[in-house]
Amino acid sequence: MRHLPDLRVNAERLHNAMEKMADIGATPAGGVHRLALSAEDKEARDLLIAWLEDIGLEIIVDDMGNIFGKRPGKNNKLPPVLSGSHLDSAPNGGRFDGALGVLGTLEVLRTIHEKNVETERPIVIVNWTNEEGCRFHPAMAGSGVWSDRLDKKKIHDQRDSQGRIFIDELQKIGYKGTTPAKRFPVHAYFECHNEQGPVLVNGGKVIGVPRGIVGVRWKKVFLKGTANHAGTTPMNARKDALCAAAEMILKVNELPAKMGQDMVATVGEIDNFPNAVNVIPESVHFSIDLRCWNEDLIARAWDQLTTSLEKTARKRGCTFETKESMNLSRSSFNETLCDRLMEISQSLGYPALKMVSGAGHDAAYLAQIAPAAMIFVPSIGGQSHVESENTTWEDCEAGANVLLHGILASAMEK
Ligand code: HGY
Ligand code: MN
Ligand code: MN
Repeated sequence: MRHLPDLRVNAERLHNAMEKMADIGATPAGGVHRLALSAEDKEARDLLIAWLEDIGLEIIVDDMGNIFGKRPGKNNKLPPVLSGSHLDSAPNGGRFDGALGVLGTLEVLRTIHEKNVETERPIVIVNWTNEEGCRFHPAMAGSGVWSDRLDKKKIHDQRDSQGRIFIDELQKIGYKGTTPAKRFPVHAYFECHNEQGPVLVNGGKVIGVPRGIVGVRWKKVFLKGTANHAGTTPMNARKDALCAAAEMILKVNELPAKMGQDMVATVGEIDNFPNAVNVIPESVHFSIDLRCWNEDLIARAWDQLTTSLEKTARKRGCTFETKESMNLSRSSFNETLCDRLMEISQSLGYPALKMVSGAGHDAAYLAQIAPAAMIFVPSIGGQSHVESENTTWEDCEAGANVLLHGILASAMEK
């Protein structure tokens, strides 16, 4: 590390900020329920903005609700170093997912603010809107629109499961900014995040530096059968949408074993109509989440799956339609930044390893338009997107220290 090698974050202040943020949308078993554009998301945003104002940052909110806080450098004509993540959570999710990246960057800015560090370049902190994509598909919508990879109008028109519209909900929480969500040149992007898997904790490592993020495909399946009386309709005269879905869901689950490599496939969402004990199900919607480092394999897997699902639908007399709701190509991070983060980890005495991220992150879109890199810290038990998600405060401190020196090194570059 070339700059201020003895500089460290204030671990206690980071811990307090994380605890305060985790109070917003807190769930009984220690998680958070803070869906995008909810009242809890608004509360979290308001708290973040108050903290950013405390250290004199210039605040910008764009028309996707992305929040930016800018700290000037010596030369503000130079593209900034950008760092952050997201404050929205999965339903009954974890309190580290996303929050660590936003509050870790806040702690970095607080540290360099109180030490009066002057950097060559400006530093910008960001909170991206709707990273999770659980309420409004797709995931990483705020960063995807900002990076010019997703269509803003399409995202603004998205509806949640109750039919509420994204842009109305954004307006309602008061975060539809006037600045158009539009990328600006970025010198380097960093994101600190819990690993959300078992690799670091199983390997006894403190820091993970992913070389990239797997490709992610989300599809919605719509099945239409025929509703009828559960008591009077003979079994051979039924077009039961839920039985068709059940057969299909198992085919999704069996796919990765057939395709091999690191493929994973999940059906997480399902709606059944009319969902009544004595009515044969008329229509079912369910989601498919398919991920793999090998993009060709995903494409082949999807083709095979579609053929087999169509066959099942025909056999059960149901119509079958699919709608793609996310198509995130595999993203590779900047090798120079990754190597530098490994060196910084080593010089700080944190055992580190390079890996691949199975979880999607806003960094996936940033990597398509700027040099980007991530810093992972261990997830106890490899758990995430659950209330019991946990990381030790020492590991949060380690991640924030690596983030501090990663940001400093880039922000000092002329
Ligand atoms: O789906 C994901 O991997 C991320 O948590 N949004
Ligand atoms: Mn996340
Ligand atoms: Mn997540």
